[in-house]
Amino acid sequence: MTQEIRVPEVSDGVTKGQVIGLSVAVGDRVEVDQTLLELETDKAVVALPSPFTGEITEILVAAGDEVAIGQVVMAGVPEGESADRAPAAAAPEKPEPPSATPSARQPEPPSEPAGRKTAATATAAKASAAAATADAGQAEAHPALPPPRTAATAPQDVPPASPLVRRFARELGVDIHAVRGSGPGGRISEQDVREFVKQALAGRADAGAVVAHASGGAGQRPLPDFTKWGDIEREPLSQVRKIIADNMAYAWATAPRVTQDDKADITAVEGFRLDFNRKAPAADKLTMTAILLKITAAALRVFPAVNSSLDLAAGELIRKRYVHIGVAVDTPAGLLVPVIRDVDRKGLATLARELNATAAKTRERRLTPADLEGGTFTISNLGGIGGTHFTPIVYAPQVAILGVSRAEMEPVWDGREFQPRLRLPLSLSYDHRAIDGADGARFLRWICAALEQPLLLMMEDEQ
Ligand code: CAO
Repeated sequence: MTQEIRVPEVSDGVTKGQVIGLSVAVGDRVEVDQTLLELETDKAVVALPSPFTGEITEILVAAGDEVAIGQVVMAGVPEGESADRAPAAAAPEKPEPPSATPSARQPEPPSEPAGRKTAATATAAKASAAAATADAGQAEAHPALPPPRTAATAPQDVPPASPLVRRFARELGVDIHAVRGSGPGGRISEQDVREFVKQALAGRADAGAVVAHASGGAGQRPLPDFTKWGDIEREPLSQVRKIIADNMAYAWATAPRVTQDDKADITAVEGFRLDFNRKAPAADKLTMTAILLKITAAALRVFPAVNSSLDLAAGELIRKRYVHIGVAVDTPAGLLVPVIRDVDRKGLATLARELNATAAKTRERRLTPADLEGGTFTISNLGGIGGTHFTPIVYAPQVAILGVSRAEMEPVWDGREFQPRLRLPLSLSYDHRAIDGADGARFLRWICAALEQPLLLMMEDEQ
């Protein structure tokens, strides 16, 4: 029996994503859990696994399409079963307007048997998608289905515009919700978006709605025509880059930030690290970041205000009783911050192994959205690359982040003579609304002291 393949729930709050690549073609034989396509969501790239072993008989989306959670993206026939319908394209049923039959496209409850998802459902859904695209004047466009009406994409949240028009608006940095459509039922056309931009630039519309998305809501002035001064090339921003821009602009605009610098003498710790690594297999390699994870987690238990979030609406500081630390990882796609959980409860060897595995997983883009969630503090180590100092941006709604620069041998005066010591520059940025300067300095000094005298870690009582 033909089975529809839908985009599964990937994480809380994620309602849609963009198809970045198909891994199979119609007619391919697939194994259960084999990746069928890759989807870039607000939080990560996720692979859509095959729910069965069998054959793919239909593909309803193409690279670049935006798809919603629960949307049917493929169909196939599990091994040992036979197809129960003609291909959807060959059997169009009378299309219904997208708004008239939302239930036809809604994800079915998980309790329903797979067999209930009939060919007719897929065909009707596909036909109504064709109607939607034809309505927008794109009958030749790929047959992607419109998003299902989930709670997060309720009718009032979905602007009456085709995916192409929405993408066009996004590329111009226009908030589509601010555009008034001139078509039937207020449908927004590309021309409406152009008109909106013209008016915004002429000061007649809400210019703040232009570039609101691309700049994290902070607004951006119109750009000059750079071609006046030479050749340029334009490259579309990846989803990861847009999210980074959004998060950074939000944090920069909302958290009054202070950065406090200090240096730790890590000569002894580095000696231990090198000794350990001589015997350790590559997967267990102990790095400075792993050591910092361990020490920072202990510091966060001693200074719980640094392991908190501000809830200004409620007038409260939320202290977290768990210590989950995000580690900034440099990847070809951009900065990603996977979270290592319960760092305060793990030994150094476990943390080293977990960090190495997580960094590899991040660079190979095998993270799930859940891997990026729930961090209470962040460490950003640029020391492997270089630098003497930097001012990291707090990763809101966290209230602090530790920036690590490159450890260098320095001459240190011991009262009688200069000694060569390995010193690690540390920069703590914090949200000054939540943390006072003196507490920030104490927290950072505590970390430096523990790096210099790791036995200090054993002096604190378990909280
Ligand atoms: N000072 C001197 N050397 C350092 C160092 C430091 N602060 N940090 C790492 N190194 C060295 C390591 O010792 C290692 O050398 P060996 O191979 O001789 O042991 C080398 O640099 C490479 O380390 P690594 O990167 O493999 O391992 P790590 O655990 O220290 O770091 C990770 C892991 C994921 C943090 C790092 O690879 C990374 O991606 N850093 C970039 C983070 C980033 O982009 N931050 C900016 C965010 S914006 O605020």
